[in-house]
Amino acid sequence: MLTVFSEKHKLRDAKTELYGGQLVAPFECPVRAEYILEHLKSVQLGDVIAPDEFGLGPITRIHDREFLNFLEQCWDLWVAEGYSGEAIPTCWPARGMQLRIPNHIEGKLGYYAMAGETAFSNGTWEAARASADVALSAQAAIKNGANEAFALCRPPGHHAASDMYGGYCFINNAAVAAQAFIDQGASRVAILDVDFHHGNGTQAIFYNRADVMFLSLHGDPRDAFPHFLGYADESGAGNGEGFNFNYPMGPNTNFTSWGSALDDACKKIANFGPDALVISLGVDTFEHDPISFFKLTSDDFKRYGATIATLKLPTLFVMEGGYAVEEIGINTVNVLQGYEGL
Ligand code: 5XA
Ligand code: ZN
Repeated sequence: MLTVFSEKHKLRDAKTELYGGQLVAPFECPVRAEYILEHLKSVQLGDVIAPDEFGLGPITRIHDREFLNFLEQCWDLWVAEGYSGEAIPTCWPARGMQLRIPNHIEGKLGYYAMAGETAFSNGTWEAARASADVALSAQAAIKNGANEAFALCRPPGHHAASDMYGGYCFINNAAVAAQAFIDQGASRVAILDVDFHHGNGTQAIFYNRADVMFLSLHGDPRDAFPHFLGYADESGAGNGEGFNFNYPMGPNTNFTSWGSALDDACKKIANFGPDALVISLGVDTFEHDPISFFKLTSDDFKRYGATIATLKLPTLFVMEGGYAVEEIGINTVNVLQGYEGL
């Protein structure tokens, strides 16, 4: 399987994350991508190539232009205020308040952030742009005839909505790639999100659309981030009614239950008959993930890769979360090898 990878991921190297009332070293850190790359090379999964540059065009098909301007300017505006730490939002447009975009960076951060853990640091915009290029290059490989490809994206993307960042995400790589399939002639695309966390950004982006089906297996929002989206009764709206499927699951969910949800999701994808499948691939469903509560084993990742392959669809894997860094390589590559029947 072809992998697309950019060295520019290293530019996303925040020093702080707001976690448990403290500023800690971020869980979403550069070594994650390095370990995945190292492992897929060690098993000779296939060629690894650098991405092409696609510019902002395909990204603006998904994201609001003002939001992208904010991401581009965020660090400079923060530094210009004389702040010495990393940029973290501290106030939000909560219930009953105005949804107007403030001038001050403190207000802009609150307006555009969907969560406060994600510190904006120098280089974040460049890394996020490169991450989208990785997804678009892997998508292009499939468009040009490959049956499958792996976009080793970092930073991840599935919490980013049209005009919101957070949950370690800035540009929604999976959504940008799915839209590229549509713009290049696909009639229908399915996005299956197997990260532990609900892909609230992806859901919101396609919620009113019938051409992109979204299915997500995740920690129940009553117990897990992002807490305010991801319930089973969110089924789409308008033209998109019936094209959104959520499978929230509780603490200690193991492969027996998780695999049943996956089987159900796969049936829905098969009935939908998409031209391409995008997998938001997070491996934070692993039993030893430090911030999640599912109980999948390393072998389970290989099993579900094989299940996804039974759909026999052109398949783009887009890297999302996973924070058990010692095992992130084996767990990620197990999915890809399971898909390949290895
Ligand atoms: O998939 N999303 C993540 O792994 C990020 C979760 C952030 C929790 N504060
Ligand atoms: Zn996650």
